[in-house]
Amino acid sequence: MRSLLLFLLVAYLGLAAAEDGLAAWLRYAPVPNGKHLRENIPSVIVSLNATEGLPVYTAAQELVDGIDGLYGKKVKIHKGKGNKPKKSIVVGTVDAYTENDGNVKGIPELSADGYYIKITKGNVLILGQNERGALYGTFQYLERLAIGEISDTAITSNPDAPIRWVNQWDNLRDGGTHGSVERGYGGDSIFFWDGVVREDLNRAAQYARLLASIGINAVVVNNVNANETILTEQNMDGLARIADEFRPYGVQLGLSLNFASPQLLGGLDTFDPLDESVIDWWQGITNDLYQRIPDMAGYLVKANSEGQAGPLTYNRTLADGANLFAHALKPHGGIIMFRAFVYDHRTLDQDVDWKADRANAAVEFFDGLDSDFEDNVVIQIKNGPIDFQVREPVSPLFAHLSQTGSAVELQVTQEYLGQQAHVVYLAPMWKEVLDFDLRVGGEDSVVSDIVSGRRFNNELGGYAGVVNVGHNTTWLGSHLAMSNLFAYGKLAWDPSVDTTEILQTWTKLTFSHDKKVIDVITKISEKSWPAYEDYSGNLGIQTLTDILLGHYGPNPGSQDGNPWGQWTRADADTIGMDRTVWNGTGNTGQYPEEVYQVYENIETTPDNLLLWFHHVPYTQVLKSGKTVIQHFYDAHYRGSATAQTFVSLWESLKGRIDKERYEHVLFRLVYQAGHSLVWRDSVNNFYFNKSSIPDEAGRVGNHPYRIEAEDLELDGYEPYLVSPFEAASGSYCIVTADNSTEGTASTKLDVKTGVYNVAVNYFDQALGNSTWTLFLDDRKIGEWKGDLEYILGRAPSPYIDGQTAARVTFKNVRVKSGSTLRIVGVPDGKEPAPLDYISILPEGIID
Ligand code: GCW
Repeated sequence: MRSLLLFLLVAYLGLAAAEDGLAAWLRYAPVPNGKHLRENIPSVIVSLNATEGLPVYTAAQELVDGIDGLYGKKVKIHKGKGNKPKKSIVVGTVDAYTENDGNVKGIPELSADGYYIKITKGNVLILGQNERGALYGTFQYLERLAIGEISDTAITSNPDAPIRWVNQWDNLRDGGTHGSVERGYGGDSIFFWDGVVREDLNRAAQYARLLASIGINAVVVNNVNANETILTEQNMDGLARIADEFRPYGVQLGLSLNFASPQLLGGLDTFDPLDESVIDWWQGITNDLYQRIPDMAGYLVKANSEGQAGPLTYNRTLADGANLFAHALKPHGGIIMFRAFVYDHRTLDQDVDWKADRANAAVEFFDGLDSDFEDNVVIQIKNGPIDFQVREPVSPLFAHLSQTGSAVELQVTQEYLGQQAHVVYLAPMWKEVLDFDLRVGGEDSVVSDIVSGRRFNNELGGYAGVVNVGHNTTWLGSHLAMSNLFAYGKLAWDPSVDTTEILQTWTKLTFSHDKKVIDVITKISEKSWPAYEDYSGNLGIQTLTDILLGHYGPNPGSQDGNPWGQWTRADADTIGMDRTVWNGTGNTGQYPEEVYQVYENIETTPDNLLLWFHHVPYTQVLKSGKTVIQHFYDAHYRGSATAQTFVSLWESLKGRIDKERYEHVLFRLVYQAGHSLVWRDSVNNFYFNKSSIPDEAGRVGNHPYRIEAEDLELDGYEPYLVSPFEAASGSYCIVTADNSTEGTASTKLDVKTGVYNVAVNYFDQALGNSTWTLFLDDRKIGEWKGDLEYILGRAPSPYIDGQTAARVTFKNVRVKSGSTLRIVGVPDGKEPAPLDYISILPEGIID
């Protein structure tokens, strides 16, 4: 009986068997009540002029699988002309429909990739302007079915912009032999292995399917820090195989190029973009590629940036560089996406130059070039002037290009935003960027209208999302992070869509129609960006993460004095970048007049960008009435407290989500809750130490429930001064005296007898898998292993710092007054079982 009930419950909730994330939002899990509704769905599909391997063919297959999965209905594909069944789903291009004597009356004008869906009394018509559009319409129809929407309707949908690409930062090899992904947290490359294209490209096809379902039309498959060996004969053949996997889904292949390839691979003695031999070389390569991949999308080039070669080496302009590829691509109809992420980190020195500012670089480098680019060049601009920080103003470069198309580069992979080990729903942040009005020439100049081409009448423009999926079944390393990929595609198609609506559709498709599941995932996701901003860096100060190593975990001190130009200019009394024209780097002057006025003046600059544009004392009073420093303290307490609630919210879904994904997400949320406290304490201690201004609420540096590991009785363990100091509570942790002998740390507890949550903070370096065991008297409370480097996917680190700091909590532990607490740490490899502190927490207290 119980198993029958369970079966019914599982059937009701629409849970499929292996929920490892691979199917993402295309699970086609049974729709609640689907069996009763399926009568309304036709049982025959007519696909017009379908050719195997092309999108209309795929569309028909997708309909068969989708309707079977969602509604348990077997539909057939009707072959041949004539005797068209009455109730059917007709799918194809508008042209094919016309040729097949379809009634085109009332069918609206569609733009490239657009589609029209009409559902009347059980008849379904899905038409695309092209094959790709027909497939997009099909996915949209299936999405409606998947959320249980079967009513009659007519939908016309055209993409807002022609370019809706994703970028993968996949390496062919990385030092070792395999294909890693730069800033990728979901495993190895799905495309490359050991310097060449993988034999098994099944995942490439699955990726294309996911992307097509959200309207993405091209993938740049290799890292913008490009290796010239991508252009060997063998790899060009391999790329053609990837393109073959993409083609059924209407996804085109794009390629990142190393600007110096003519020299590095071609054996020329130059890569000067105006040199005839270089021009010929690129034309030859481009022809070779198009011979193999006639529908190749084009190129992506990162030039003169972070060590990458470029035209400036030869005193040529960036336009000369971009046009080199534009000319080679033009006969084939290809596009060159030329990155605006150009800056010279070697010339940035904050100590000697108050006016030095990396945020100025893009506008300066592209100054005066707007009319020089060929019409198949698109400038790909990161959303903000620096680099995907938790909050940045919109890049001023969007306001400087009117004759050249531009695309906004958004980062789906959470490089600075928690590396998928912290949940951060990014769509609301992107939405703010896309909705921002730059007021060029005093006129409406919303970013989404600039990149769509509408504002300046550009034919080309759009979106580039840095995604960096990997070989893990979760794609991005975290199930919840996939809402970002879904939302990226949806916004690139239509930036006016509401981000909560996107999220809730995604949740229904990915997890369940259960209202509680939708509510909880909505709550967590919507609070996630504000919470992360609160505990990782606020008031526009950037993400105070480690800037020199993994870009993960707190390290506010690394934000100054680095050569990368990501600075906060924090000293004992003041903080923030003065980017004003009157006294600073002049960056505000790169914005059009109305926006400039807002940012130039401290009174009109919004609090959340204050420290981006102004250098102020810690005692500066914000619009909220708080001082800057008190805002820091409060925000870090608030944000990390919010992160704690994600755990209990998620736990309320137990039994409502399949066990596999429930546990996977829970593990990460528990980790995030612990790591958010590391963030809170590191950042607060750092600025308390710097400013000497105490927290009005008396929390910072005051931890009554904590027992520092270095204060315990140690046997085989010894104190270790952590660097940076603020990464450890009290600046010290303990480590085992050598790498082979266990250490013990113990103390007699001075707490009232009662039930507590016992939290232990430790460091999990990527140097081994130490184990720790916690005892109360002789009772073992629990044990854990330092193996997060295999589980989390975030950048592994060998150091004892804010990146590796972690927390484990044992809940509801009965503790007797006078008991002896003992932790035994067993080192492993070179990891000396580091321990920071233990908190004995009464219910409701987090510290
Ligand atoms: O943010 C930086 C990243 C680099 C990246 C670079 C870029 C691919 O840390 O990993 O290089 O931006 O966008 O080119």
